[in-house]
Amino acid sequence: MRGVVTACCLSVLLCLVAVVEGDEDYTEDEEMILSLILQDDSQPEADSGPSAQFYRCTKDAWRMPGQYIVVMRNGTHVNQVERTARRLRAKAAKRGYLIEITHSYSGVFNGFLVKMSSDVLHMAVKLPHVEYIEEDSSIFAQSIPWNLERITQNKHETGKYSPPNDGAQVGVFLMDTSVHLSHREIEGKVMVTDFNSVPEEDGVRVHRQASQCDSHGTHIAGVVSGRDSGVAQGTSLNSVRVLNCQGKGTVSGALAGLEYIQSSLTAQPISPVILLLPFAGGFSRTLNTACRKMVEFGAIVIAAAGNYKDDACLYSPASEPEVITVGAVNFADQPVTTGTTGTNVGRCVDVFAPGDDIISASIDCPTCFTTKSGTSQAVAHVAG
Ligand SMILES: [Ca+2]
Repeated sequence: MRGVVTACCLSVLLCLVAVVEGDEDYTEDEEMILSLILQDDSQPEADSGPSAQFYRCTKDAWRMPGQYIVVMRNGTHVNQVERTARRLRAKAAKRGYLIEITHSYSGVFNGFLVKMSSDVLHMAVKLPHVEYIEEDSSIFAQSIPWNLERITQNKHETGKYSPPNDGAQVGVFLMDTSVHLSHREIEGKVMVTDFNSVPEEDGVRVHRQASQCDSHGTHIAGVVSGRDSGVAQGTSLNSVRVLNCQGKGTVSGALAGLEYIQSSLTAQPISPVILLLPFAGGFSRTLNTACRKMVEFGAIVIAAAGNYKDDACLYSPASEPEVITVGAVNFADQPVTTGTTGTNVGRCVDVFAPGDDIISASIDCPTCFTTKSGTSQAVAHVAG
């Protein structure tokens, strides 16, 4: 029987070799597939067995087919995660597919990130201990218009902001673009962590000017703890880069960032601690779950509602109930609007910032967002 199975596998393999003939690398792949087949001592999964759920982003343009987050059931041991990944690799190899495990998660959940053909998915969902699989997707900085705005400092000219304290005891993790450290507003206040997980910039003519790459994160950092414009001027920030120079990131990268923050906090506890997530993507079960885990872990998680003039419940992390989801003011007096963007609304938005409340000259979303997060910092400090 085993001989028959092996013969079948080899014929599949030969087909594959035939397909890739001409590619000089094929012998290496061939050897790898062969050794993977030999390593697989698992029984075939019964086709009638239960399958794990598969989820993907409802916004087609934000989907990232070919990259999948495999989430293991609660309590799955790290060894079982590794075994599952090996098993998937072997099963894929039997069908002539090579997969690549690009990240292992063991903080906010157990699982792994895998690059593979969607043809392998039906096998992956059958693997033991897999709770669900989510296709990776994009997340985006939520400012209007984030790339047109330069760093502005006069946000509080008319609104007098007098916080009950300067937030000195509060630790803030900012998951954003990189940050311009020498900007006067935030000089010496931002610690850049060594975490960096961003996708390649789109297009071939991207100029990676530092000012552009830093624009979003610097602005947010300035509004949080800037010398003049900050709402909590004693707060120090830790910057965790999950958005690229175009303000774009991935769910998988944000998950890794949350995991990084959790392990930093485990090594060096800070309380209270606030996580600022000024980005949004389509609804993501993994991202919501990870944010909820961070709240259970003791963090206050604050996220942008999203700027899609839509129901915030359709976006993540905005839709996670445990997250403090912040909607923006309306942009009626905005000098620059595209007409299609505007704050998300609905029951998933916890806090709304009316435009003339604290900030009179609001020009973009991070301002209202960080103003509210500043309020939350004060609340967090009182609570602490
Ligand atoms: Ca909430």
